[in-house]
Amino acid sequence: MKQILIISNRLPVNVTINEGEIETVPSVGGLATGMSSIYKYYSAKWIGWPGLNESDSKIRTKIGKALKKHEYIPVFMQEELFEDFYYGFSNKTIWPLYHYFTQYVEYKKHTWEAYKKVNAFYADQVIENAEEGAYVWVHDYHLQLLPKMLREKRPDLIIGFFLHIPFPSYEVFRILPWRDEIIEGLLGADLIGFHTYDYERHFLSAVRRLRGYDIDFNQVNLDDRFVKVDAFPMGIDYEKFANTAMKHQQMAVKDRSKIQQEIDKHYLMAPDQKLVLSIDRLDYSKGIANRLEAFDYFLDKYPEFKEKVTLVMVATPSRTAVAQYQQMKSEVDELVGHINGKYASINWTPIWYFYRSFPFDTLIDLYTSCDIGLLTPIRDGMNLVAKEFVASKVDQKGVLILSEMAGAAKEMGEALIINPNNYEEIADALNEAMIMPEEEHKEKMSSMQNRLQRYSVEKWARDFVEGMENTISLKEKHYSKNINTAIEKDILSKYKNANKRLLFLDYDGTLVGFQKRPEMAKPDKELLKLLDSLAEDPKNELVIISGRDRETLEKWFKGKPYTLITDHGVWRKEPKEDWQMIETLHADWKEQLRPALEFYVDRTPGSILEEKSFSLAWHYRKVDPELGNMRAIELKDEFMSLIANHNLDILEGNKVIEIKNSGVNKGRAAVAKIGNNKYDFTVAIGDDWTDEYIFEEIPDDTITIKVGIVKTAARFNVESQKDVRPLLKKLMESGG
Ligand code: ADQ
Repeated sequence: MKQILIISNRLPVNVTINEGEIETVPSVGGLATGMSSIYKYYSAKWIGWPGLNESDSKIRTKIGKALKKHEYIPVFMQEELFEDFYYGFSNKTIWPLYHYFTQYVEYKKHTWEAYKKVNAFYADQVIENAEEGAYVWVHDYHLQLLPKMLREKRPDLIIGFFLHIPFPSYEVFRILPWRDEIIEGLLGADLIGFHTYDYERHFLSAVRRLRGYDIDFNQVNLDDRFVKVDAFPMGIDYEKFANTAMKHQQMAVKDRSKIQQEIDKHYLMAPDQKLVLSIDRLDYSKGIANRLEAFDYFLDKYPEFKEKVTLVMVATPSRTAVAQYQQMKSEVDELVGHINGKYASINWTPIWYFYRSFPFDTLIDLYTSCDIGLLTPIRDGMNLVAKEFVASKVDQKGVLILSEMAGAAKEMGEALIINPNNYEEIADALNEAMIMPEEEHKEKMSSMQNRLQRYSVEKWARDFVEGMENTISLKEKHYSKNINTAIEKDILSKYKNANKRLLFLDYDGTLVGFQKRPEMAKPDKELLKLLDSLAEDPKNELVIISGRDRETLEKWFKGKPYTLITDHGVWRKEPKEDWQMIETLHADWKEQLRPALEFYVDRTPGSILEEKSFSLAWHYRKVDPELGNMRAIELKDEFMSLIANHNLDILEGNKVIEIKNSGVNKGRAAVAKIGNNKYDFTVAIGDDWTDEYIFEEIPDDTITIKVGIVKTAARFNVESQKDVRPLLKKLMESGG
């Protein structure tokens, strides 16, 4: 069985020390249930904080031993460090920022340092426990640096990361001073999961804008590997909620819980009254105050419901050490007091407010007994309470009102979806829910239930792990052509044994890295020396084959003993000879198209127009990446119709779109260069889309090498531009 390590800030267990004896009781949260569904296929271990910061090393060891029987590995921290990491950076910086509460965000260097340190602690624990090639699934915002830390030390691991909270839009995320480190930290993973496609989109946009990496659908292409990004909406343990709800409804009255008996009594006295339920952690992101204000507004707007409706509001104490949470508690207390004071009668209290945690069975009683679920978060990654409420409605009687700002709203379109800041809308939704015919309840509930039953938390967990598995086969596919030691040895030996060799080398992105402006990519001394020594070998013919114009290459390689092919194959110059035009072309079309391209330059800051003898190239490397990609699509679209019937082509290169005569390409030029000559070793190396023409058209026995791990017609890949020169050097040296 393959090993999987689950890493989260908190272990799913409660540890208590009773007169030196350690007691461990696993807590059965959603995540733990999800994980248990993959235990069948993997040998699993869970690494996390055990809920206490024991400083006595003997007791720590004892706790470790007690947890071992559940395959849990505790991470202990010093109290102060934990404060800065958990209450500090995690909950005073990341949590408010990712939930768009920018006014609450603290930027403290020492809490950031603690965050890094704790992530490194976790990394140590994982490395100590992970077998070769193990799967590691990291959870949530506390551990965003962990993937990169693991990747650096253990590239053999398959790393997944799932974020349980929203990923904010780029405009909000960019505020963070440590944004680059966080993005790079996350990109250490092979797979990154979010609850919704929106969060995925936000993340990809931040990656593109902040780090400039290329993104291909939902794949981030790094220099030497790629990262998959996807949406995995987390579900719940549907059967558990539905079955317990069913059991409770069939229970004899005397066996029912105290709270259920109270509610039963209440319904007996006021049979036409409806209960509205809200359950959340007491957190500013959950929109508790606006819910209360909206409830107040509802009673004002629809006075006919006075004495007919009660809001049952459960708020679980949370992060009570953080100032904003304490303030919020007072605000909520006050609002509840105010509303109850304003409307209450002898027989009616508008709000029943519980500030505490409840056991699972009590939650079920609340879910089944209340008629309307009212969940109004200002921002919420998913909101599982909404799903639990629906799953528990076994009689399909009940209405859910849900904020559009919760991830769950994306899947629960049948709910009454509201904007949590719009009291009018909430009041109207409450009215609608109060008078909705039961037929409609059933209809809405049953479609939501079907979906929740299918995409349960078990399925979610299996899907994510499957996603991690898939990255392996994808990697294998990509890397199968990668030049490893054996392939390299074979190429070198073929080179050594050949007497007449031909080398086609693309320039930009192959021999030199990309620069912000094309004219800055001049050959350096090291490169010239390398090319000279290759060309000096009498058995070699060296060809630089490029999309660049002949003036530039002429200037850079004047008098050199190599062949130059420029403008994608329009011109060729043999050593010591004059330039020859290999294709007869016309260029009068340039006059007509230039103004349209100049218009794109004007509207797209950072883009430039390069004019070559027989083509026009619009470069957008320096443009804001999203704008650049969007304009490139627009441009292609527009020019597609402009060039029709003109015998022209649109060539898409690396951050450049070029319009040129059709039929001209590097492939034709390479074939023309070979002509009737017999070479016993031909190699072609290139990184660009335009080099694919060479790979496709050149004779099959050519050693074609694509720079970058992407799909290609070439026979082999090297990971990046950095690998090209060392390979050429080895060729040169093996030539004798
Ligand atoms: P939370 O912010 O904690 O989770 P939520 O998804 O609603 O929010 O989960 C709360 C859980 O706690 C539910 O399973 C609920 O049953 C339980 N619970 C709430 N009040 C309780 C009480 N008084 N007593 C006992 N149990 C109670 C974060 C993100 C969410 C995301 C989840 C999962 O903020 O957006 O949905 O992670 O990814």
